[in-house]
Amino acid sequence: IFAAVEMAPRDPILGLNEAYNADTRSNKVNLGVGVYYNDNGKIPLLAAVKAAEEARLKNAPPRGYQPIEGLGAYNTAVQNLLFGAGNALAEAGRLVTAEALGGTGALKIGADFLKRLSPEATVYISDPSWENHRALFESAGFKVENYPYYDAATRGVNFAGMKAALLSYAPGSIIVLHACCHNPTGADLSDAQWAEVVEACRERGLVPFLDMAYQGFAEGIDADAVAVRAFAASGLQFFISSSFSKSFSLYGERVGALTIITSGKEESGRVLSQLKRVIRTNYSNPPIHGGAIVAAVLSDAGLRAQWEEELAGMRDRIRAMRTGLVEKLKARNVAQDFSFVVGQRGMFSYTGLTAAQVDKLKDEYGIYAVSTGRICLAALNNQNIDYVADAIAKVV
Ligand code: PLP
Ligand code: TYF
Repeated sequence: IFAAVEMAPRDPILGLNEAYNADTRSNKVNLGVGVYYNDNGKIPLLAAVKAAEEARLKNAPPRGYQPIEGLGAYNTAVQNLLFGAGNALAEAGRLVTAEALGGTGALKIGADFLKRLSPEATVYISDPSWENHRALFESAGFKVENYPYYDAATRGVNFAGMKAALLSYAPGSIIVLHACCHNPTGADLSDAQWAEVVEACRERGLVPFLDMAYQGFAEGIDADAVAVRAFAASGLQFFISSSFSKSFSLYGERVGALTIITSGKEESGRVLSQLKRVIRTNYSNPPIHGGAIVAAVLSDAGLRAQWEEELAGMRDRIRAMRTGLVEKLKARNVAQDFSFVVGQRGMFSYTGLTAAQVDKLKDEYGIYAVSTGRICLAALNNQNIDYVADAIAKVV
């Protein structure tokens, strides 16, 4: 059966973890995968999460099947984070939300659902994008192309190129947009540019699919939802995949959601019925634990305040690492200007390090980064930042 099975390439990012884990150097640093580590280099278990878990354990709830679309209280909490509590879309019955297996699972059920609706549509992702965007939509059977996004010369967004491209696509094309904290570049659109993207999607009849994996990592819950809320205000129909992997530090629990914005209550009923069909044939219904914990935190005023504080702590620590790295490189008389790193948003920076420099960091210093020059700032801490700055100063 398996004689003709070929070796598949490793995931370019998750594959780095394997190499890092196999490295025996004690001073090794993993700047590859997008995971938030605290200043002790550990993945935190948030205090709000711990409190909710302890309360849940004490109650010892039974483990029946969940509804196909997951926990109702969780789905409502997701909608409130995306659009604000008491939002008009929920009032109007325009929201369909299904709990999903992380942001990845949300993209997957969204892609499968879209494939049934518009099998001939082309999917456009940013150039560059999170690698799994292409793989996910291709595996759902779509043709996937890039729209212009990053401008290496300005280290910002080539917005004119992006907008012109959007306006040239066939109506019904699916446009995957990073709602905030663009992965891998850290370069986001301004509020005014988002308004133009909304108008371009309306004018051209495009299908927007917003991917929001880092809400709260740039400015805060509401500020980071500016793109989502601009689309919400437009009256258009669109898709959102969202994730609590980062914002709740619940990576392995696989907690995310797909939200579909329809034109009204009756349509929502039909859309949900078809989405449930997609879910049923993928995994039947989502696991209980992660969603129950997130719902418990978000529906308790005290725990929610505690979570927001912890989220702000993660955000501030990443910012401090950005500033710290730039200062330390300057102090080491690095001629190359790295000041742009401070202005990038979210966990990542496209540093401009070449593939050869990234290789050298790995081979000579045990510092792992993505070959594109992407580093995860959230893996820096006060123990390793000088070592990393020394190494980058040597390789550039
Ligand atoms: N979308 C983007 C842009 C991401 O960076 C990630 C990272 O993990 C995901 C989706 C997937 O989220 P999850 O880990 O919750 O599946
Ligand atoms: O970009 C990252 O590093 C995160 C984590 O297949 C990730 O989004 C990377 C690759 C992947 C799944 C998650």
